[in-house]
This record gives sequence, C-alpha cells and structure tokens, in this order.
Amino acid sequence: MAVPIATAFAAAPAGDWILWYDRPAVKWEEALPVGNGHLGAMVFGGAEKERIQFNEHTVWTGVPRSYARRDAAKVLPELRRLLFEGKQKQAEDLAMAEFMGEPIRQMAYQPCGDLFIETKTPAPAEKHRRWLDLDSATAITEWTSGGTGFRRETFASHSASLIFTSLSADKPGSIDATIRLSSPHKKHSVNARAGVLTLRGTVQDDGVAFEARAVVRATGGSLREIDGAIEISAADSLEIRLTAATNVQSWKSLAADPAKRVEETLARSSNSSLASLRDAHLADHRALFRRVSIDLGRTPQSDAATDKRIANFRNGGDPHLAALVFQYGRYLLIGSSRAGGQPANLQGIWNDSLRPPWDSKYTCNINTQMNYWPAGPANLFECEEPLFTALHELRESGQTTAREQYGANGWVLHHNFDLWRGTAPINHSNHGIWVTGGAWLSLHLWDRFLFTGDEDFLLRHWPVLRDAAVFFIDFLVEDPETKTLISGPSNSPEQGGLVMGPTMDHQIIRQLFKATAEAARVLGTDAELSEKLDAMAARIAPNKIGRHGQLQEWMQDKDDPKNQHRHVSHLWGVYPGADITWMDEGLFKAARQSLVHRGDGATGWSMGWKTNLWARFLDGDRAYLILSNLLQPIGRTKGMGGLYPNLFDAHPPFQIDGNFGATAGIAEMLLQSHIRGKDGFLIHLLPALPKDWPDGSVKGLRARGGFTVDIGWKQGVLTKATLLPDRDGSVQVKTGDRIQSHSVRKGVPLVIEGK
Ligand code: FUC
Repeated sequence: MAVPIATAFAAAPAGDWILWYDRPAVKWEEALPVGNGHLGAMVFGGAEKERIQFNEHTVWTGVPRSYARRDAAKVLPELRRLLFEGKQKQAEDLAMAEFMGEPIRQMAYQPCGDLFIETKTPAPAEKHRRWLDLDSATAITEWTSGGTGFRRETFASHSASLIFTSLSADKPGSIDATIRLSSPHKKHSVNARAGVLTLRGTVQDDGVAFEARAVVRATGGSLREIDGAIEISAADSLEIRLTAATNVQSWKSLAADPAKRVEETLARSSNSSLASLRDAHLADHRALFRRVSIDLGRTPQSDAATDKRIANFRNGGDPHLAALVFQYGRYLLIGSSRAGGQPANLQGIWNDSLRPPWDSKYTCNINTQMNYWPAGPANLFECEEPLFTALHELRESGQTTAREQYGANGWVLHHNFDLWRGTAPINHSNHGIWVTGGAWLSLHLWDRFLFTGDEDFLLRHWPVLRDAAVFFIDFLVEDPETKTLISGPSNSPEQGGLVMGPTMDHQIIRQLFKATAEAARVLGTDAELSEKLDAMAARIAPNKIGRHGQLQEWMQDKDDPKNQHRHVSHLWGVYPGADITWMDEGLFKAARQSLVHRGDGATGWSMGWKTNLWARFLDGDRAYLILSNLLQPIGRTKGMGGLYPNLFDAHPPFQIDGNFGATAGIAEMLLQSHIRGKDGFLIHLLPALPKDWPDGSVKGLRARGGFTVDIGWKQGVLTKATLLPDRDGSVQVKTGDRIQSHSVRKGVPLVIEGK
C-alpha cells in the first residue's frame, strides 16, 4: 500500500530526472556525481563549506609492466593431470607456487584531489536544498542566508574537458569565499598565483604524476592569493574552471607532461564564456541522454527527497523511482565512459579512497561486462568505445600471457585488469585462474555488430575477436571421460576452486567460436579458421541437467541446491549469452531451477544480474521483486546490496556495476532481441512486464538487427509499438504468444498495434 511521506522541505526541484536532498552530504556516498569520462567529481553540496572531491581517470598506483609469468606454461600439463585425477588442492598449491602472475596483485585506481569552497554568509544557511539534474548533468545547491539567496552549480563538460563550478547570489556584492585545492596523496604541493590554484602530486616516486588547476574568476569584488588559497571579497558571482591530467601517455608509457596537458586544455576554452560552455555541455550530454525516455507513472511520492524515496520504495506507489534508477545508470555511463578515456571501472570514475575496495580496478568475471550491459539496449553505443580501445591493448598484453603461461597463440585475459593492462592470473589460484575474461569481453564487439550491422566496425576490431578465439583452439583439451572438448584449468567464478570444465567457460567459448566464425564469413576472410571454429564449437562439452533438475555448474553433477553464492556463472548462457532460450524448453527449465536455488538476495551486482535473468525467464514479477531488493536502502537486509542515498549501488560497499545491471535489467524487462530466427532477429515486446507497472511507455531503446523501438502499454497490455529500422531486412515481432514476420525498409517505421 502506498504510504504518504512527510518531506522536511516540501518543494522538489523541477524536472523529471532529479535526485534531491534537504541537507548537505556528510558521507561520500551522499554526495552527487558528475563526470565527463576523463574527470569525475563528487559534489557534497554544503552551504558555507563545499567539497568537490575529484578524480582523473589515469591516476593509478604502479607503473607500466607485464604481469605474465615467464615459462609458466611448463607446469600446465601437470596442473591438468592433477585436476583430472581429482587432486584439486595439489593443483592449486602448484599453481600458487609456479603459475600465478608476477606480481600476484594488480594496481589500484586513486583519487586525485579536492576543491574546497568556503563561503562566508551573514547568517546560518536556511532553506538549503541540493540536487542533481540528470537531464542537464548539473549538480546544484541553493540556500538563503540573512535574506540573500545563493546558488552554486557544478557540471563536468566533456566538450571542454573541464569541471565548472559557479556561485551566484541574488544581491550584488554578496560573495565572500575562500577557494583551496588539496590532495589525499602524501606527496603534493599547492600554489596560488594570478587567480590560478595549481596542485601537483605523485602517487609514488617513479609512478603516476598529476597536476590539477583551478582557474578562479570573479565578477565584481576583489580577488587575492593567500597561503596557497584564493580569496574573493564582495563579488557578484564567481566561477571556477577545474581540470587535471597525468604523465600517463598510454598503458605502456609515463612520458606525458601533465602541466602541458592542463595548460592546453584550459587554453582551449579560455576565451569562451561560461554560458557558451554550458550550452555546449548541454548539447553534448543531451544528444546521448535524451535518446531514451521512459514513463512508468508519477505519483506524489515521486516528489519526496531521494533518500526518503529509497526508504519508501518497498511500500509501493513510486514506480518513477525505478525509472529514475534506469536513467541514472545511463547518466553514470555517460559520466564515466567516453571515447578517449579509460573504461568505467568498479566505481565508474568516482573514488575517494587511497585503498578502494578491490582496487577500484576492472574485475572481468562479471563486473566490467555488467558496466556495459546498458550500452546497447539503452542506446549509448558511443560510451562503450573506451572498452573497445582497452580490448586492443589487452590483446597485446594478453598475447604475452597466452604464450608464456599457456604456450598458446591468441590472447587471454583472466579475471582482472588494471591501467597497465595486466592479463595474467592474480590473487589466488582457486579463483584467479579463470581463462574467459577476454573471450567474454570480445563478445561485446560481436554484440555491437548484431545491434548495428556495421561491417567497418567489425573489421576494425576483427583482430581482437579472432585472436580471442585462436587462444582457445590451442587451450581446449579433450576430456578423457566424455571425449568432449573442455576448458581447464579454470574456475566457475568465484567458487568451487580450480577445476577442469566449468559450464560457464564452455558457454562463452562456444558462443565466441560461433561468433568469430560468422564474423569471418561476414568479412569474407579466414575461411579455414571459421570452419575449424565451427567444428570445434560442436565438440565443446554441452550444457547438462543434473539430479536436482538444475543446470550443472560443473562437469560433475555436484551442485548444492542450498548454495546461494552471488555468482550465477552457469546461467551466462541465458543472460548475457543466448546459448539457452525459451525455445529450448528442457535447458531453459533447468537454468530457471538453478536460479530459484540461488535465491533472490545477494550483492548489488548479483541482483542486477538476476533481474536480467528473470526478465529472460519471462517472469516480470520476479524480475521486479529482485529489482525492489536492489532498490532498498543499504543496510536494511544484512549481507545484501541496496542503494546509498545518492542512488549509488552497494555491493556493499559502493560498486557501480549494480547500477548498470539495474538499467540493463529494466530494458530487458521491456524489450528483448537476443534470439535469431530464420527471418532475422526476434524482437520481443514487453517480455517481462511486472504488474507494478500497469501503464507506461519507453522510447528510443535499441534492438539487435538495427531497430530503435518505442513501446506504449496500458493495463499491462501493449497499446502500440514503433520499430524504426536503420537498414532493409526482415524481423519477427513477438507480442504475448503471437509471433509475426515482417519485411522492413530502412527508415520506414514498422507500427505494431496492440489491443
Ligand atoms: C568479484 C565478485 C565480488 C566483487 C569483486 C569486485 O570478485 O565476486 O563480489 O564484486 O568482483
């Protein structure tokens, strides 16, 4: 039942996509994120004291290096022999001694600095309110003091590569402020000269060096430098332009000059007014953000402060919060992953800790992949570019690992990478030796091609896909018992220890082989390779149903129905893969049974995955149940994820993959396009609509086969859908139980009328 909420400050800021609060952030997870793919910032939104904690995407510990262990391949036959003989512990010990990467841990993403603005106000702040507007990608703080109204705005411009903060008041001459830069890194210095604050620092002596500059401009009043800070007196308004850069030239070199980079960036827009830069920022951001709109209904609850909405969500009556979370995931991807920058890491681009959880790096046995799940369906293709660039670098680094550690051709990536593109197995042999990280990520390239049909794109990335597959030609071995081809040594992330033949590996490698063979045919290249891959794909160990009616996670029928481990790796074939679909009743039922066994709770990202899985199982209410677990305030259920006040997803602690998993999950509940029929892709409209969203619409989702899709529904039933094809071809459309084939023409909308 819907419960009315009392809000301390009744007036919600105007706009559909607003996160808002009636008090400043105290904890980092209450602050509001802005980002441009190169720089990220967390805006605390205090009145007298503002803190803008910022990151630059290449500030990491460590130096360029290879992690591959030379000649490790010599112990590979012994590892396999031990595992085939059931001597897992011995194999893990041997691998710890002679097979793991060097060093055995990868490096960590780091904070860069903090911008502090202290504003002297005549009286204590009143009517304080702060918010983040996703549509303008701007964080705003307003308050009044002694009868004067103040407003601060912060946005991260991708076009100008800067973070802008402005402060204005509704009475002239009211701004008295002190501005400082600082950094949590021990080795740093700050100076203030000619209205510019310069922060210089190093992460470690021989490693990453960074520089940040804040250019301060005041209208009216006066400006002076004191003790490494800038003081503004009696100004009408104030503007700060912040940027940062490092000496990281590439994953292989520290030869760049941070000061030069920062100067060049600032010079590019020094003659542009804040208003024109804001216009450019809005145009850039909205070109991506506004591609998709969603309406799940709006109620009075939707006007409450965001932290109160999270607390109330379980009581029902606020479907708009799910829509907000959907758009927030899109916003976060735009903020943390833009061409030319690093891919979104475990915290996107936002991190304030020198020792972040899991180093805030790239865990790729689920997490990095999940970050990019929304890119296709939620129409943010460009945002995946940084990942694709990284794949080329990983290919290069992963070739060394493949050769040294497996005596194999092609490239391999285990369960993590970092700025230095480490690809070797790390942490511990019982889960670090997992060979399909690169294979899975390479399938993102193929999936992009399925969405767009762009052959130039496929050709550009062909070496990555090809060499990912080539590795497994050398790596797979024949299982003495079943005579099928199996993967190993490897692991079903992150449980069960080192094994031969985890199901997930087989699903991924089978799909990789088929995709690579098909890509070769599309490109008219490597005919021999594609034949070989097809033949080998048919010999890979098949999915198996076990004694509890479950899909087996391993070669042996040893699944424990009480096991509620967060990873649901063997369901990869259901989502994000398409190895198992509703068209294959037996395996589909077994996979569903496995998901029932795993339960509805778990970490944030695990619930993100399960939302997508229940959508693929065509169970909208169960998908919604998981989503509501994900949308609860963090800490309500012990050991489970949830949301922080700023809607960041909690593993816990903060890990951004759950945000992206939720966005992808909501898209997957409304539209699916992973099945390929004889007449092109099968586009399934409203495959898993929950009863909590009886009326609604979504516009601008993308479907494989090259369609932009708008869908409207009432009382749980499709009213109308429009599919706009970007090429000629054919498509099958499924609504309810009905499937119809259509031929389509580029640019000519296909309209599907509902009841
Ligand atoms: C994987 C997961 C953990 C965590 C880490 C970053 O190792 O098993 O739960 O998300 O990545």
